[in-house]
Amino acid sequence: MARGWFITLEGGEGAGKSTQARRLAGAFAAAGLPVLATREPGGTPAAERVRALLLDPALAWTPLAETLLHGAARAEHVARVIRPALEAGTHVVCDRFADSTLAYQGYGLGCDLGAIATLAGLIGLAPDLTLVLDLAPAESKRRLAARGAGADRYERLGTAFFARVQDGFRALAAQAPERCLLIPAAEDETRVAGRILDAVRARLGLSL
Ligand code: T5A
Repeated sequence: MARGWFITLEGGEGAGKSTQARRLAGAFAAAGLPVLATREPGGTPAAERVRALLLDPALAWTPLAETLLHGAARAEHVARVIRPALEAGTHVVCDRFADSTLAYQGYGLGCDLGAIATLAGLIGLAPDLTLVLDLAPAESKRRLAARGAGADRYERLGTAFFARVQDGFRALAAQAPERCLLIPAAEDETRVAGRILDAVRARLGLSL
């Protein structure tokens, strides 16, 4: 049985990752291909509990502790959900993965990038394709305000932090062009979805 493809969606707050993850998983299902849509932090009952701790605005974490919590949640998610699905031939679409730790805890909070890469190596799974939705922090802020939900711990961080995160995602995409594709996310939702489908067809050879 062929292993499934592992596709991740990355980018700053409100860039449209959840929207596009849903659409992409829908395209797989419509083509009759087995697909699992999941997210980080989270994706297992224990990792969803870690997510609640990470997003709680009433808590404060040191950058290192925060990095390790993301790593703990990811180790669970990979071992219990993502890797078994891929090995069973199911394609996995994941809303955020290890690049988020490099961008947020590394570029954003100043954690050592080499140490974060070592943690990713311990977890030991890399995506086949990463779609990085690129959106200016000011537009992210506008979208989140329009959505109107209360801000979680990350959404309360300031514009300078989100500018570093955006620069981080751009740098990561430039460092791994064979895996990553930067997608302008300010475009209309359907156009962004079209670019994503084109990338999946061209890079993974799938007929969606
Ligand atoms: N985090 C996560 C780390 O710091 N390190 C890590 O290692 C990991 C894995 C997760 C937080 O954890 C941090 C990063 C995050 O802050 P979250 O709530 O899952 O928290 O945060 P996000 O992933 O940013 O989720 P959001 O829902 O806020 O953003 P999305 O998923 O990018 O955006 P989406 O699809 O929900 O859309 C947001 C709004 O914009 C509209 C949608 O309808 C929605 O209202 N929209 C568009 N509007 C105009 N044009 C388009 N093209 C649009 N696409 C969507």
